[in-house]
Amino acid sequence: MSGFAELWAQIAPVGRDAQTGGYLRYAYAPAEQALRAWFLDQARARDLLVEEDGNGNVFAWWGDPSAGDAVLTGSHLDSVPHGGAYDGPLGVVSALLAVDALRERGVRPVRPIGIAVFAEEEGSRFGLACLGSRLLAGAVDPAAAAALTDRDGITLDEAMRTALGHGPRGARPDLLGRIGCYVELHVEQGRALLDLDRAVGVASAIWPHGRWRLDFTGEANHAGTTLMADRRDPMLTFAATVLAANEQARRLGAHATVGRVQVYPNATNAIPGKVSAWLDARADSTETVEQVVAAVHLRAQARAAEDGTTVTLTAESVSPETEFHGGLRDRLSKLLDGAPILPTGAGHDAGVLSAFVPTAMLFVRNPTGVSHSPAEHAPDADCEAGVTALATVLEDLAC
Ligand code: HGY
Ligand code: MN
Ligand code: MN
Ligand code: MN
Repeated sequence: MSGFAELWAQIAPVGRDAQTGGYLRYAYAPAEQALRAWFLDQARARDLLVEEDGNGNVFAWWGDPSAGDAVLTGSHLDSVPHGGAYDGPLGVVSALLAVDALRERGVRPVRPIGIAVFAEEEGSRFGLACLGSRLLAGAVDPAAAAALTDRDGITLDEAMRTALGHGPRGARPDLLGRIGCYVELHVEQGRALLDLDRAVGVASAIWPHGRWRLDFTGEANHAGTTLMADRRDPMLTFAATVLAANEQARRLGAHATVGRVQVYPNATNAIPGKVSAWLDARADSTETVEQVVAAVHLRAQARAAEDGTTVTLTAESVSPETEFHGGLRDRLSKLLDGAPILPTGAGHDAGVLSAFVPTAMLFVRNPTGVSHSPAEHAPDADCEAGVTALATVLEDLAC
């Protein structure tokens, strides 16, 4: 079987934008589906039993999953627009190679081992992060999800029918019930491991976080003929709100980002009638997240009164804190020579599954500390160390 570099080289070009070097792997779209097909080929080449859960998530089983109490690993293949190569795929490729390593050692697990590929983890296409794992877990209503639209107005239902021949089928308690625990390997989206001089770490928690949509409404008008005093320009209210998000996050020790904005009609010579923006807020406590969002909303409303505009705030997805199971977390750290235990501000499917099964995460060092960018990187040696660590963990849990 191939080593890390060979397997990685097979997927590196898939969905990569020549201009930016970033990845455009959107759920149920051609590049991500090509990667998913590659994974299914790899799984079948290993005689793993493959199944799809009706929501676009795929599972590859070593052993009979109906035996239950499976040790599941895996991650996602989709990316943010122009995202990095490792966020998601590293967990999937490492899982395949960890199975190879166990087989080469002649390990015969007593519990089934599964590899999961979850759909739409980033929420880049349909706006809801961890959509696949939330559908599997019954945390999202499939009918509501089916109606979610992408930026071209294509619904999730249409996208899934085109790619898979069916729309989202929703909760699969039967499949979830077969999982005894879940361990996700992921590239670190920060530089803690670099500073700690360790290749692999173990997650302690995922910060509470969420996405809020802000709609600023004013009055569209002519850029050249409308007096400044007569304007009701939502761009001004939007701009003040973005600055307030930055200021409040710094004040409260949180992270707040506005990375996506839509302007209507989005013309150089037209005062906008409407500006929609998405606030991503995260912090080490739910209270702090709520304080940031409330403070930003208050500021937006005050500025709207000055600008003669209106603002609405809609929570799109809110994730509570994930405290990874202490026993499993400490067991993995000990198993991996005292691997450092660290929190993350990034959301993961592991956060969704942790509400149902004992869950843990392994992080692999990323010397750039950068993620959700083409600059994201993990050296092959560290990726190999991640595979070795994952194999050690799977053997410990499944044998
Ligand atoms: O946005 C996140 O935290 C994750 O990368 N989906
Ligand atoms: Mn990500
Ligand atoms: Mn990810
Ligand atoms: Mn004109």
